[in-house]
Amino acid sequence: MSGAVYVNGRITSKQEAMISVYDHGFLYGDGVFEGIRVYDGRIFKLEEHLDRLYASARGIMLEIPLDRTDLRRAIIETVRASGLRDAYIRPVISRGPGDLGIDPRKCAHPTVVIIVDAIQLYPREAYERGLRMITATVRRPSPDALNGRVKSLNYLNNILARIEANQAGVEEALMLTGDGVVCECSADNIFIVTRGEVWTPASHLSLLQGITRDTVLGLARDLGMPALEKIFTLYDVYAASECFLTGTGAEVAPVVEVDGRKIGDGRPGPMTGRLIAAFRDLARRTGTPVYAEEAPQRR
Ligand code: PXG
Repeated sequence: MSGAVYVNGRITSKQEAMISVYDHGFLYGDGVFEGIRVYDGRIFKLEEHLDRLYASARGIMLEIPLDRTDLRRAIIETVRASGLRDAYIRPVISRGPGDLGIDPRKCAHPTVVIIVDAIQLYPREAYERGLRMITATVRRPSPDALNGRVKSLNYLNNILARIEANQAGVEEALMLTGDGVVCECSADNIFIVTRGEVWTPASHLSLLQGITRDTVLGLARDLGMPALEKIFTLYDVYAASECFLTGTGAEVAPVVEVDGRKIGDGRPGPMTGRLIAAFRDLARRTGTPVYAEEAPQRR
């Protein structure tokens, strides 16, 4: 079987998994989600992803109907049912089925879905030659709207930015705040290297506080690189010596061109290279084992 899906307590194949069209996750994007990787049978940063999922749910006053222990167990069991050793896990908690109005009081039972499937990655050569990126015209919503730190089912701003990247024929789109400050990309956080320092936008800017971002800030410090959360503009990106993206899907991915301008010498930078290696090493060494109690011959 390739992939498995948990829906409200039952694990099925991906073809059989179904929810109601009255689910407010579908009708209104009323819900939260996570994206988690499994590397060689171990779930990377599971506790950090659970922390963020419960925090996102609190941010929209959605009560996840499973406690942390039960949700953790459901995630591990769904990965095990998939039989996959390298996978992507997508927990989704929605307000659940209600009526056609937006009122969440009509939704008595939140829906809990956990999808485990193979992951789509940037091609290998993208890491060797580096990614190209444009700045999207669509801005990040202000933090006094739905805060970007909530990983919610409302991704339309990000999707509009991604459409701009597609139309420009590049891999990612950089998004600014309403004030024109560099914020994050459509599905990744951004970092720059400037005068030997590693900078990433500060998390109060209504950006998703990526788990890969936090991991890379820690790895940079471990490697003796000054790593700072800053407020900076597009000029700093254009003038940077290196640029890279972080995300569960992308891991650490070099960027060599932004808005048609070469970054540094137009090739993936040396500090980025060290961080890519350190991240891959960590991902392969750590994580919550899924198949621990199984006999080794079951792969
Ligand atoms: N910003 C946004 C808006 C995101 O959606 C990140 C930053 C990086 O966060 P993490 O915690 O993953 O380091 C994300 C994460 C996909 C996909 O299928 C998208 C994400 C994660 C995994 C897969 O495009 N977004």
